Amino acid sequence: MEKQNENEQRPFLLAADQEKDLSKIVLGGRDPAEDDGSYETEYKENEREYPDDNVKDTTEVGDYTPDDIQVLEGLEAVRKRPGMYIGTTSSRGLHHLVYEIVDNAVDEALAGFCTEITVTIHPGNSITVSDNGRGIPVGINHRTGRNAVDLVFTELHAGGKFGGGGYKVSGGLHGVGASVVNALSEWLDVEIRQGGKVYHERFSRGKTIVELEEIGTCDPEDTGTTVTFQPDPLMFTETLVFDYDVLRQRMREMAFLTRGLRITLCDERDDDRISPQEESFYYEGGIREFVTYLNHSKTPLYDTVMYFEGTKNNVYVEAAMQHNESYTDSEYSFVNNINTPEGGMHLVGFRNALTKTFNEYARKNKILKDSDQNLTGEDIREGITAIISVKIEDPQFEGQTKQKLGNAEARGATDSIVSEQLTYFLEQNPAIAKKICEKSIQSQRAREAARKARDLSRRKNALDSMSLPGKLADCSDRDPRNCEIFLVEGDSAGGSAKSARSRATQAILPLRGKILNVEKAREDRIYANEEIKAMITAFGTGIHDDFDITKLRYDKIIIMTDADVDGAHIDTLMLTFLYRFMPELIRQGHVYLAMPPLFKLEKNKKVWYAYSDEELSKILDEVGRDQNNRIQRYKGLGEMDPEQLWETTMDPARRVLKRVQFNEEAESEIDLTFTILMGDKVEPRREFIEKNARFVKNLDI
Ligand code: TSJ
Repeated sequence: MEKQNENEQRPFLLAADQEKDLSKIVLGGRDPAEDDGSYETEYKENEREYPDDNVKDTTEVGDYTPDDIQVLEGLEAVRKRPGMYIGTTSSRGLHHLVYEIVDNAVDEALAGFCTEITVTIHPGNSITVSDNGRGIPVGINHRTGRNAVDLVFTELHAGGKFGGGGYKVSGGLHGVGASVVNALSEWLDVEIRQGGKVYHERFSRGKTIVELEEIGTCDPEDTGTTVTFQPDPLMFTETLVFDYDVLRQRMREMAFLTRGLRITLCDERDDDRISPQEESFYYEGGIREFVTYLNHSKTPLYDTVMYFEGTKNNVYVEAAMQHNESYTDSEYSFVNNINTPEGGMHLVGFRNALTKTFNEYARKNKILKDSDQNLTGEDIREGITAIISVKIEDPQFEGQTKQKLGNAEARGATDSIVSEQLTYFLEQNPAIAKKICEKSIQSQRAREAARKARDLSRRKNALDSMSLPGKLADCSDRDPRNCEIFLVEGDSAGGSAKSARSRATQAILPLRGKILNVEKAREDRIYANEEIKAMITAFGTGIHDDFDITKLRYDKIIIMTDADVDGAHIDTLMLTFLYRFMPELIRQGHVYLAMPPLFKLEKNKKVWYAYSDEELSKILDEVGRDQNNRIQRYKGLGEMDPEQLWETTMDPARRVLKRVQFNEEAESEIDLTFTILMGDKVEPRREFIEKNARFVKNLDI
């Protein structure tokens, strides 16, 4: 059950785009060819083009309400403004169609009637989702006088709102139901097995084209729903190709979050790149196993994964946690199986419970003396891996990106369930309680030391205004939008870069040797590190909670290292630092990798540079392979003179840069990858590297 994507070269990255061509870099296993660029293609109301020319938009931009949408006939509204319903019609929106259908089947599992879901990607990129639940009711609905299947597929938001007391929880930010998928599908077939009979209905672009009818018989024991759909090329104009790895990530997450449910993902496509494959996700332990999985490459502080569960104020709460020996915390929160990267009330409740309970325990057992300060939440969460999953009837999503749970009742419920059960657990497991308290106290001390160091450096800063690091060769232009900084491996390459650069806009910061691995060091050591201090002051933004993007002194932060094993390692260290301390820099696209060439080819007084073996071979095809060719293989930046360095790697007009991006859909995977690559356990790292064969030549173990 590991990645199969062979395209990855540097697994610490998610997706990338370049100033020039070049293959993209990926992490979290996305196929770079299908990168959706979802940042650029997020739904923007006034930019939507309407593929259906007969559906003209007459509403003034920005002044319609959901009520107006109802005025439009049925699913036409969805086809007219798909972005309103699924956020974007990029690759991300395409994949969202699958989640939408799977959510319906997962609801059936949560209601207790379904144990297996199968998702199949067919050749041609149609999708089948099948479950072994009760089957969507085929009879006439008493209240509406209509057929329930039609309701589900042709009425907006009709999903699950009819009939008996099924526990309906799906419906987060884009929990819009099967009708939206139907509207955005060129065709959709639904087959229902119920009471020994098989029923079928077919739709096209939201309209019934074959009415619901009985088409055969089956074993009465065999019940369930099967939906097959073909996303509409008129709606998804960017890409129609499903990314196996994106789907498997989400299916695995769903399986973790729904204990005892088996989700099988099957890829039947058979082209050159993607071979047929099938994987099955089943976790008896649910989120407990999720925590074990996330901690797989770390060293746990104790063996048990704590698990808390209960219902209060109509909120069902589940939490699982285990500390590891690292210093970073990984908390993932979910509402109705939807990730909430910005947290919200459930996370606040969980953290409150932890802080309160551990302080009470430590006082009561004299681990903290009366004169000692309370442990902070951060201290207690040092090295924690936790999943918080709540299910709630009417989730309210807040925040800029609507990824934060707003329901206040979720805070109280999570707080009281976790507090109560954690108190009991600590009393029953004093050895574990002691270990966590001791780690927290160590963290408290380190934090105190770090604060002193920070205060000291702040005061120093206040004295000599900016106090930029001595090694920094800054640029003269004062408008950050024009400026870029090169972080250069080694003093000698740093020297070449300094003489090569364009002084007005390019700053150079040479970094000596390997920078500190922030995954393995505590805060106080991190702040004492010269390389890290230099970067923080040079960027100007501050870190963590103090981070302020408006203070960024350079538009581009360019990591420039040798194209070899050590260089790749330094890239990883640097990105780990940025990811942990100022992830917003990466998120907003300010971080780049410089791509020095691997080869120089000279022939008849002409010069070519090649950035890969393939490129060299292409150039040789063109110029001819004979003895006039002089090929030089660059082993490092140091082998280039300043002029060559400028021409090949630094000149904005000629260089190649890779932009570093996140795959936000797979947040927990990013964390895992950093941990695997930078953590202290060798086994998982070796495993990871073996699974990512292309990377082996790029990394030292
Ligand atoms: F999205 C969807 F609607 F197309 C869809 C629904 C897709 C898939 C793969 C499965 C389902 C689905 C719906 N599976 N199971 C159900 N269950 C019901 O719709 C259902 C069945 C019985 C009763 C009842 O009260 O007897 C209630 C419900 C909601």
